[in-house]
Amino acid sequence: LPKMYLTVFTVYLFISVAYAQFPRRCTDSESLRARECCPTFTDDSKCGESSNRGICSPINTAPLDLTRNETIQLLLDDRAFWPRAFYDRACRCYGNFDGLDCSSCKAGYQGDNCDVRSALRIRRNFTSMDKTDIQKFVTILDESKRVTSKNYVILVTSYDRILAGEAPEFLNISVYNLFVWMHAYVSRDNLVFQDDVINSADVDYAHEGPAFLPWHRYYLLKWEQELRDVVANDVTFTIPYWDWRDNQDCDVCNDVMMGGNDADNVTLISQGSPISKWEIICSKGNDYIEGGSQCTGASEGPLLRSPGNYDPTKISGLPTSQEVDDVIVMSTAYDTDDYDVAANQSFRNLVEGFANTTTGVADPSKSYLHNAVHLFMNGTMSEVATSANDPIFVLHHAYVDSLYELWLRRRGIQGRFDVTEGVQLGHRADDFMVPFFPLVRNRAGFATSTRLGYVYDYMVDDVINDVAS
Ligand SMILES: [Cu+2]
Repeated sequence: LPKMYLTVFTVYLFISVAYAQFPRRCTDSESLRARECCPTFTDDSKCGESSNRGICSPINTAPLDLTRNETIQLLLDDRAFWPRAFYDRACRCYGNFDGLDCSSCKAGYQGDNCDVRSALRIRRNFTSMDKTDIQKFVTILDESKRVTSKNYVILVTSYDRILAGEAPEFLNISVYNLFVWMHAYVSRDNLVFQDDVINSADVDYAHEGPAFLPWHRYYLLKWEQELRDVVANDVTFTIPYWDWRDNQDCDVCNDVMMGGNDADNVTLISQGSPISKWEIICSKGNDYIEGGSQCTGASEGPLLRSPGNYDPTKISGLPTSQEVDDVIVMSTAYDTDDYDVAANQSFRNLVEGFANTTTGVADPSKSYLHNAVHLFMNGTMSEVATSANDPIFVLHHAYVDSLYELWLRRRGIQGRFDVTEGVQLGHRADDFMVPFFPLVRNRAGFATSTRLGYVYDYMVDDVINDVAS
């Protein structure tokens, strides 16, 4: 049973597969043997130490919190205590330096010393952009489906095999599919081999907990950055957002934008859109596993989408502006005990879509806001593992990120989330986000967008205050 954007609890048995995105520069046998990801800067020193940019240092991961039902099983999860399953040392960059080897700047900064604020990039409303810009964006996405990632490769060897002494194998992947894979990797179940029995644990390092919003914020930032640097070659490039409020149907589902529906088959994209030629990856969940194979990023058929063909017992169409307004105003706490899908009066759980937008109470029988938009598309978008295959994912999550931004601005410093006790592994403020390189902690995702160098067009007027504060 694939994990849908619903609260479904399942326990089932299968064989392990692991995959992760890895920086190409740290996948040589020497780095892996040394368990070190400290590439040399142009000054020939690791992490640019000679130029005072950073230092190769032990990776400090927060210890296990035993108050939350966490067992030894997590120690057999390659994502637990990211990235300690693979590396013990990595570059720790000083100040605003960033990047694998500390050669670049943190988001929002530029200059030789990374001490100059970069001009804010504006994320725009997709349906308000002119036709040329819309087509340009679709073309960039389409190209990213073919361009091989320079910076990252994927690991296709399962963790149990690595633990058994097998050398990990890495493969190239396209820029677009890299991000599909990362999303599947972070959300997949954990697989544990015990006494010839394979147990699956329903864990997720980016959903159903406090990391949801900061994780997706950084994920989109990295995705936007790869599209900008590798495909668009345009320093002002940004991803647009889709404001789905009060939509009766999918107004981005036409051949100029994200593709209309095929006239002969309602589950397919219209052949008038290049997206109809896209093949999805990582869609087979347990099938690979049961066959002893694994997701290698191989093509697995067309993208499926049938907007509006949703289950009316789960959602009632696309979310309304009333729901959005209510949720921003209602929730004073970022997240609440138990910090998962059962959290009541939690902004994160409300915006993620596991809680009733009128009462704030967790409701496992229905889906709201973020989750409702996924289910509305009824197809590739509706399962967590495959959702990022549909480019509507990017537009949708940019809008969700803008709602997070609205709330953060409203709450100010109180919006930051510092609770560690009782929070799932990977979701605590000091946990590194899985599976990002360079390393970044969830904490960093509570910065306002302005500080990360971008702003949404409908908030531009508030920017001056934020930068000054
Ligand atoms: Cu997600």
